[in-house]
Amino acid sequence: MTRKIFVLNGPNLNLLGTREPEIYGSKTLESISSECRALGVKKGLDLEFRQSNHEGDLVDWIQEAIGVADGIVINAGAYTHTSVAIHDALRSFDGYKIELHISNPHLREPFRHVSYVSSAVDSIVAGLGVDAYELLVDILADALDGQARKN
Ligand code: CA2
Repeated sequence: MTRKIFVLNGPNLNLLGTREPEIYGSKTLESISSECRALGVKKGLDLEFRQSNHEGDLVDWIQEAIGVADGIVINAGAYTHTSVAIHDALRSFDGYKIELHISNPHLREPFRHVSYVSSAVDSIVAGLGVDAYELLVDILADALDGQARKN
C-alpha cells in the first residue's frame, strides 16, 4: 500500500540553494524534492512537494490533504510565527503531522521563538539542515506503520 504525504513549504523556501547557504544549505527545493520522492518510493510513500509564498495556498493545501493524504510535513517558513489560519487548518487534518525547520528558530531572533504550528502537529524537527527532509522519509514511514499496527 502506498501512502500519500504532502510536503508543504511556505514563503521564500523557493529561494533554497540560491541565498544564505550558511543557514539554509546549498540544495534547491527541487533537488530535495527529487531525492525525497525517490527515497519515498522505496518506503511506500508518495511524496508531493509544494511551495507557496501565500498563506491561503498553504491553508487550501492542508484542507485538500483531508481525506486524501496520510501525513503532512510542513515548513510554514515565516508563517510559522504568525499564522492562526495554518494552525486551525492543521488541527482539522487527522493524519500524521510533522513541523520541519531547516534552522533551529530558538537559536535565532526572539520573534522566531513562537510557533503557531507546534501545538497542531505530532512531531517537530528543527536545526538539522535540509537533510531533515530526507531523514523524515524513513521516520514517517515508520510512524505510519506504527499507527497502522495500532489500528
Ligand atoms: O528554518 C526554517 O526552516 C524556517 O522555517 C525558515 C524560514 C524562517 O522564517 C523560519 O523562522 C525558520 C525562512 C525561509 C526562508 O528561506 C530562504 C531560503 C534561502 C534563502 C533565503 C530564504
